[in-house]
Amino acid sequence: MTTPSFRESILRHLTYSFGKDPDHAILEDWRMALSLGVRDRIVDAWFKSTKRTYETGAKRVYYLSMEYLIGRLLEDGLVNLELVDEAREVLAEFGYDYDTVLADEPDAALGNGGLGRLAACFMESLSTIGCPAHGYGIRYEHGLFRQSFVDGRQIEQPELWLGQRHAWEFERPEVRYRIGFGGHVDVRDGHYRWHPGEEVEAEAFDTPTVGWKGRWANTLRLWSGRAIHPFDLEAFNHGDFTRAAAPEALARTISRVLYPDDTTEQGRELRLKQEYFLTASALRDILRRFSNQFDDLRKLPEKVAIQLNDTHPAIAGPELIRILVDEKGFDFDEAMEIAQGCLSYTNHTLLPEALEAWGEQLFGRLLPRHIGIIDRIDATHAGRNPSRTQSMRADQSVKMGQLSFVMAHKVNGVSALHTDLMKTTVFSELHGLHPDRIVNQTNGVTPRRWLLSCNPGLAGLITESIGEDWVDDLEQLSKLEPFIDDAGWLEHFDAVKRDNKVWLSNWMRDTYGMHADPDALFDVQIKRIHEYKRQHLNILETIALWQEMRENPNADWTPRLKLFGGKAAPGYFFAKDIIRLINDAASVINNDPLTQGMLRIAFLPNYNVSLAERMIPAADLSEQVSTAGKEASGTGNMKLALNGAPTIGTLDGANVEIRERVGADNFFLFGMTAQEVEDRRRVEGHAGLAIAADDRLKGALDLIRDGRFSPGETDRYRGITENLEGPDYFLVCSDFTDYWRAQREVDVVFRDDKAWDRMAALNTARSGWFSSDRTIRGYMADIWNAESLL
Ligand code: GLG
Repeated sequence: MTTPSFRESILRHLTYSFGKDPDHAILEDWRMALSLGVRDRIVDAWFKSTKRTYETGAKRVYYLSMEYLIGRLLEDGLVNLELVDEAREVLAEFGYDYDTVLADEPDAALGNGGLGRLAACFMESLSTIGCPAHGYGIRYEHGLFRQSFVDGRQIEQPELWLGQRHAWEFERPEVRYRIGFGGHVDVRDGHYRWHPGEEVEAEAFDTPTVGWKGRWANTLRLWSGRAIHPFDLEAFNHGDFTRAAAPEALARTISRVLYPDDTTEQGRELRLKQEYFLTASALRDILRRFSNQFDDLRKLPEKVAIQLNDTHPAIAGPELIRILVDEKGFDFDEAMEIAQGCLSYTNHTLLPEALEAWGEQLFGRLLPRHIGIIDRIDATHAGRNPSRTQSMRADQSVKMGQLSFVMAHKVNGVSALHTDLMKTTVFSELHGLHPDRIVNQTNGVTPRRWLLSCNPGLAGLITESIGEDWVDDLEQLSKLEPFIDDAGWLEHFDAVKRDNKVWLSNWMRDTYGMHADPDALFDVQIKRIHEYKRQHLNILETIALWQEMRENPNADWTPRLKLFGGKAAPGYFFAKDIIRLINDAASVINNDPLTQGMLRIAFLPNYNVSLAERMIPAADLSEQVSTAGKEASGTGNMKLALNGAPTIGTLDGANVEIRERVGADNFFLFGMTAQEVEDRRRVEGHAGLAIAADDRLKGALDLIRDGRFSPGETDRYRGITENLEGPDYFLVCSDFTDYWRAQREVDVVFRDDKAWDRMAALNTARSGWFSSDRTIRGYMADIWNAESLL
C-alpha cells in the first residue's frame, strides 16, 4: 500500500522543487523528485543520529580515503528505507518503469576498484551498525574514465557524473578551510612556523549515507578545491582573460580528476597535493568538531579514531603533529603519542610498485614543514628501537608505508593470507619491533546492495525461506542449508538464477547487440585488468578450449559464455593488449560456425558498479585466478559466491577463506600456492618448461603468435607472447595445465543440474561471514575501540 505521505512527498517535489506537473515531467524530473522524497527521510534519520552522537559524547570514527566507488544511490536509499514497492507503485501510476528511472541516475565512480568500493561498503555498514562515523574524500569532478572499444581497443573518455543532476549532496559553503602548499618554514626559539607559498580553499559537500531500515545515517564529506581569490579583476581589466581566470582554474585542478590507477602514481605532484588537500581538510574538520565538544586535546585518542585507507592519507600523522606542536604548543613526543593513539592504517596491497614513496625533493618543496617532522618521527622511532635498520627516509625518499606503520597504533591487512604475508615481507622488520600492531580484518561486502537490491529474486527466496533477519545478520544464511536438500526449493533457486541470466542476456542484446544463450554456463571475470589478475590465463584457456572443440565438434561440450568486464589503466599498455586480445579472440571465435552454440566470448564495455550489479546475479562461475600472493583480498569474489556462483580460483587473498567456508567440494581449486610461486620463479626457464609440457598451451600461444586473431598483423601480440614465453613473472604458463584441469571439472559438474545447483546454493548459504557488517564490527572492536549507538 502506498502511504500517502511518500507519494505526496514525491509529487510535492515534482511541483515545488522542479516546477513540473506530472503531465510535463520528464524522466529526470521523476528520478529527481523520487530521490528528494527518499532524501527527506534520510535527512530525518541523519539529524537523529547526529543529535544522539553529540548527546552521548561517543567516540567518532573517521575514514580517510582517496576513493569512494559509490555507484548509484537511489536504490540504496529505497531499499534501506523499505520504500521500493511504494516507489514502483507511484511511478507505475504515472506510466514510468521503476528500473528505467533508477538507471537514469549517474553512476558515481570516484574510485578505481576494490579499495574504493570497500570504502563505499564500509560507509553503508557503519550506518547499518550505528557507529558514529564520517567518511572523508575528494569530490572529483571527473571520476574513473568511461571505457569504450574501437576495433577491440580500449578508448578512454572523460567521465562526467556531475553533468546530470543528482540529489544526494548538500553543498556547505560555510565549511571551508585554507590549505597551503610550498613556501618556507621559520624557526624562532625552537618554534616552527610554516608560511605556505600557495593556498587553496577546500569546500565541503555532504552526502548522508543511510543504513538498513533507516535506523542510522552518517556523513560522507567530500572536499572540492576553490580559489581563495577566484578572479583576478586587474588582469581582466587589462584584457588578459586567461590570467584573470587562472587562480580558479588552478585551485579546481586539485579536485578535477581521480587518478585512474591505484597501483602506480601519475602526475606525481598533483597527486601528492590531492593527498594533502584531503588529509589536511579532514583533520581541520575533525579538530573543529572535537573542540566544539571537548576541551582537552590530550583526550583526542579517546574520542577520535582515524582510519587511513591505504597510505594515500598517510600525511595525517605528520600533519596532526604539526598542528599539535606548532599551533597548540604541545611538545613533540606527546604530540606523536596522541597522533598514534588516533591513527590506524589499512594496507591493501603488497605490490612493490604500489607502495608509495615520494622523492624528497618534491615532498620537501610541497610540504617543507612536514618533511622535517617526518625526519623527527623517524629519529624518535630509531632512538626507541636501536636494532632498526630500515628508515622511512632512505634513498632520498619518503616511504609512506613505513611512516603509516610507525604512526599507527594498529595496522591491518585485508585477508588472513595477506596479513600473514605483510608480517613476513614488506613489514617484517617493523612487525618484529611491534609484534602486536598488525591485525587482520578480512574484507566484506554490504548485503543490502550486493544481494538484497541487486538480486531481488534470490533475496525473495531467502526471505521466504528463513525470514528477513539475514539482511543485517548475514550469517543467518546458514539456515538455508536444510532447504538445499529439498528438490523443490533447489529448483526454485535454479529458476532464480535462470531468470537473472535471461535478464542479462536480453539486456546485452538490447544494449550492445550481443548474443548470449541463457543455457550456457556464464563464466564471469570482472575486475581491473592487471597481469597479476591474469585475464590472459583465462583467454588462453578459452582459445585452447576452442581448438579442442574444433577438433571434436561432435563431443558433448558444456556450452560456455566467457564474460569479461574491467578497465585497464590508460598507461598500462600490457593490460590494454590483454583487452584487445580478448576482443579479437571474441570476433574470431564468436563467428566460427563450427563452435556456434558451444563457446562465446563477451567483453562488456565500461565495467562499473551498476554493471556489476547486473552481471553478478547472473554469474554461474566466478573467476578468481590471480597469481597466489598477489591479490590482497578481493571483494568481487565474495559478491559472486554470495550470489551463488562457485569460484574457480587459486589460494590467494580471501579466496582461501571463501574456500574454507563454502567447503573444498564447492570450490574449484587450482594452481600454485604463494610459497610454490616463490619457488617456481627460481626455476630457470619455468615458462618454457610449462609450454613444452602442455600441447594445448603451446597451441594457443602459437595461434596468437601466428596472427590468428590479428589477421595481417602477426606482431600485434608479440608483447604478450614474448612475455609469457620469457619471464612470465605472473606464472601464467606454469598454472595453465592445472587451470585447464579445473575448468574441465567445472564442465562435468555443470552438466549435472542438481549437483551444480547444490554447489551454487551452498556458496550462498555459507558466504554469510563475508558481510562488511562483520568486518566493521571487527574494526570497531580490535582497532577503533568504538561502539554502536543503536
Ligand atoms: C586492493 C586490492 C584488493 C582488495 C581491495 C580492498 O588489490 O585485493 O580487495 O584493495 O581491500 N587496490 C585494491 O583494490
